[in-house]
Amino acid sequence: MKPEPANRNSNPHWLRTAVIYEVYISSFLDSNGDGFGDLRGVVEKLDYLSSTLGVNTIWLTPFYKSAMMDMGYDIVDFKEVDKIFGNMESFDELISEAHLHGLKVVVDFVPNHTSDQHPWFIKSRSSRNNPKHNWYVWADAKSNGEPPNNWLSVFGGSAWEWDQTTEQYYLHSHLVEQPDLNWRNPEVKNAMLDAAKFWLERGADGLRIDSAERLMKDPEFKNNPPNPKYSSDWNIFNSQLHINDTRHQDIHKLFRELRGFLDSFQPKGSKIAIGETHAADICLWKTYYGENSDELNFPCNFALMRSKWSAQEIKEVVCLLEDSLRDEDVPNYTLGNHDSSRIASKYGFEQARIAAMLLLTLRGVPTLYYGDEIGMTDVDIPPGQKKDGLEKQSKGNGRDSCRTPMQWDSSNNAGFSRGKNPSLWLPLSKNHLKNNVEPQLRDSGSMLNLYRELLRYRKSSLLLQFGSFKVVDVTQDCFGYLRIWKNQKVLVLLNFSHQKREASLSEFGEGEKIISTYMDGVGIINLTDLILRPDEGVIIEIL
Ligand code: TEU
Repeated sequence: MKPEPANRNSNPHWLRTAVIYEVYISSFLDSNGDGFGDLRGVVEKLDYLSSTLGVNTIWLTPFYKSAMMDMGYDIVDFKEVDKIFGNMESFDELISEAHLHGLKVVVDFVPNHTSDQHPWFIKSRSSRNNPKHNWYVWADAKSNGEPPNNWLSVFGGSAWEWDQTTEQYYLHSHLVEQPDLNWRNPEVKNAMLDAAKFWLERGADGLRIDSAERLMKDPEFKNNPPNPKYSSDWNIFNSQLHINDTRHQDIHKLFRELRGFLDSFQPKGSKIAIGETHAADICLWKTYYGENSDELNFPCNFALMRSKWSAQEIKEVVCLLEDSLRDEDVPNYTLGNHDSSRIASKYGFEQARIAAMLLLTLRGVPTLYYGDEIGMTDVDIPPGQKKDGLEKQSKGNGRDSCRTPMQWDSSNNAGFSRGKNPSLWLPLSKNHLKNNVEPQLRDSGSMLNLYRELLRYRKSSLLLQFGSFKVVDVTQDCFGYLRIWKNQKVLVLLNFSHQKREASLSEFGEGEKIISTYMDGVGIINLTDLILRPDEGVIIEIL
């Protein structure tokens, strides 16, 4: 497919005003009682997402036919729905119902690798002469039999696995069971764009591109150099600078082609690409927008997640991003996803409220993770019940704890499963009877009602959606910023400490407190004698 150059500023309005909610399908709602969440379950909760909570975009984790070693990220057929999640009819129903609810749907696109059970790989490894051999990344052993270079798997150990039949190594950036596709082979690129086209034509509004930076590796397989900053208490994966096994400069040409491919859908610019990118260096990271805004609509920004939870550090991260981006770049922030510890477990319940206010008042697109809106916590999974394949390759690093079933109500199985006595794919949190959606809806001060209020306010405010950002000095442990739109100003103050903080912001005179994370005490206040209660965040409209 011949790519068309994308226009500057071609981000659709829906993306610039999006609040994305990650639906981890396996744990959202089990509609058929097999203990596993499914697409029909998501359909049943569209009212919750669009009306009760008030988000406008959902990101669906992979629902394609999979060997389930990496919970759907190891695909066996890119154009088939896995039975465990439903069927094509349930996908079509989900798309049309979501659109009726005013929700955009972003699907996970996993282009870097397949399952080792994928027919392409079975052919690829059958012989060096098979036409599919070069669809994956293969290399000969060194003369001493060792792997061709020092590349490491994100999930532990060498990224190369010896294959007896072909007497070559294949590359797997993740699990041994997830061989990397060879994107330098045009046939692979065409086949993968064809897979993406399949779902986009069925109505998906965009792609979340998994492991996006890994698609282009050094064609000569050069070693990665050592990381001079490495300290032995870090994960061994970080002992190298990942400049040859990932984000080879050719990635930009590929991203431009992908964007051109998306722009071939009508109306032009309506289908979008979000890249899962982990480059920590912001100067490098921001290049993925494209010099001419013609690469990713946005690269995921995990800087808040990587940062220490303190007012000073979060302020630095946000200011660095604000200073680095051009007007046309869509900023984005995230604090939780299916690969990392839950917000309430990392920062505590009180600070999780600060996290909510931060995410929903910064400029750009926030991504929320299911269950964080009720303060779900990490769950200790007993050894026999662990499901994440990563656990097998790298003991103790499995990610099941943050993937447990959604806690909807106090009924059987927390309302997650319709089955009478199903064995749930992962156990529920012990706190599910007390902590779930139903009582939180009744409690005006709950975390859920805070999220709802923040989302309602954001939706009603052009200022929050489009206004500029300016940092404000407050006092120790507090991060403050103004959002400005025409002649309106809104001040956000976040107390990152468990102690009361006092500040004098006399330059602002009077303001109207619109939301407090305590969900009380709104009204006119004098900013000269400002008191922030422990762990309190406030939104104040400057009068
Ligand atoms: O993740 C990319 C990735 O390799 C890391 O986020 C990694 O999962 C994490 O650092 C380990 O704790 C994406 C998906 O989000 C993840 O769930 C998949 O396992 C991975 O790709 C492979 O498809």
